[in-house]
Amino acid sequence: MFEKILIANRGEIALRIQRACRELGIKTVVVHSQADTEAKYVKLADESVCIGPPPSRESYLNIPAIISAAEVTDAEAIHPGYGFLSENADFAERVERSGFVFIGPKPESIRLMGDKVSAKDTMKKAGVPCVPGSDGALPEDPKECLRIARTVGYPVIIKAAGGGGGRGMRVVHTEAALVNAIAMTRTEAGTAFNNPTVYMEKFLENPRHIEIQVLADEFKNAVYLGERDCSMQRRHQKILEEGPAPGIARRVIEKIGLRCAEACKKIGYRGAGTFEFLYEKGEFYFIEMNTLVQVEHPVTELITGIDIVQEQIRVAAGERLRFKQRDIVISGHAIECRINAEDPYKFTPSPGKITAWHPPGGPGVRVDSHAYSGYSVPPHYDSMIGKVLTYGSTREQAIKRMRIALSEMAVEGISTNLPLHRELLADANFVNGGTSIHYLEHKLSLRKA
Ligand code: MV4
Repeated sequence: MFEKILIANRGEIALRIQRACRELGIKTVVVHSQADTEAKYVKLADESVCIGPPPSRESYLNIPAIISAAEVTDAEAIHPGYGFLSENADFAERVERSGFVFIGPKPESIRLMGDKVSAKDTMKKAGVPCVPGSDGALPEDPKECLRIARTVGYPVIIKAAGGGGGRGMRVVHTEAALVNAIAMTRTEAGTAFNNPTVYMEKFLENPRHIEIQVLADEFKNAVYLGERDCSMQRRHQKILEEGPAPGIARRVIEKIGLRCAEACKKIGYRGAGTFEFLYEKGEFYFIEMNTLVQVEHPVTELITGIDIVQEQIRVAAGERLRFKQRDIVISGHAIECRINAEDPYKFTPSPGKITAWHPPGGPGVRVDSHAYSGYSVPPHYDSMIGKVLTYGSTREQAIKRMRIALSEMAVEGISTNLPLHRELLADANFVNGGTSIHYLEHKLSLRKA
């Protein structure tokens, strides 16, 4: 096992990784920007290194500064957390070339999944069901594109191979609009991702967003850890996640989960990963794979009892997975509410000093946050300041516990989205379960009116 790990991230996930390291008996180095010097989780680490000024580009995205910090502190491995450099194959490669272990998949896997055309092609060949569409990249010839769209059937969606997470997409409803839409998506993709490659899919009008968590070691052992329903989102930002996904039969999940685990074995995947699916009318359609530990990983930890961050570290250190698929038991239900420092009605960021911080507690409550009374939320980064999770033996119990947790919680000095979460937990459609990716935006449009 490693003796010392460098954490190349900030906020709640930097603290989460520290906790995993501590339980494994590993020393921690946290790198931070000038904006995070005074944060308690920085002081809590065994060592800390300031790597630059507040803007991410000059600190959390500064590859040479992070690698130098690992060198001067004698760290053996680097954990990228989520966001920032976590899905940057060049970073993973430079970490390994400098003699450190990257706690994540091999650079080739990150690269393969980063290109959404090669990701889809790989998964299709591995038996994972995908959204019907162009087989691979769209050709240059407009006539050929028109022919493909006719076969797929309108509406279609044009997506950039270099995109993902909602960037670089365009929905096309009619044949008349197709050729121009492809040209525009290509141009934007060339500028934004330095890759003009685009592909086409049938546009699913009202799907749910269901994702499968996987874990794999470098000896081609892989398991799936059930699913999460991440449909409750606004502008591609998830707000509330839960698992298991309400109303989906276990045998359907099992079938798709096994396909995901098999695909991991086939491509030699290592580490934690997430297969993103759209789910509509009882069918799963793969769209993307995320090669990192996600914000919502604690939902899966609560229903499986597995510490995903510790397992990530173990497999990165070359250990074998300690469980087989039959050892994985999903039990109970978990819900996660992301707490953001933002206006609950206008969604504008609300950085500043937290003057009072009262987190909830009690049976079945987990709070992952680096915040405290007196902490200043810097204006330079993501507005998420923590996550409140509840667990129950049933979804009903998890909902009840979340309502209580949200009623106990108080944050003063800044605005948060707590009022939005309280509204959602009282929403009859949420309580019923199984709302689509469009539900929250629809609900918010009614709230304004
Ligand atoms: C789609 C889709 C409908 N049909 N693909 C957006 C994020 C990216 N991961 C894929 N996205 C979508 N792809 C087809 N063929 C609708 C979306 C989509 C979406 C997906 C997941 C979660 C939220 C979303 C919000 C808007 C659109």
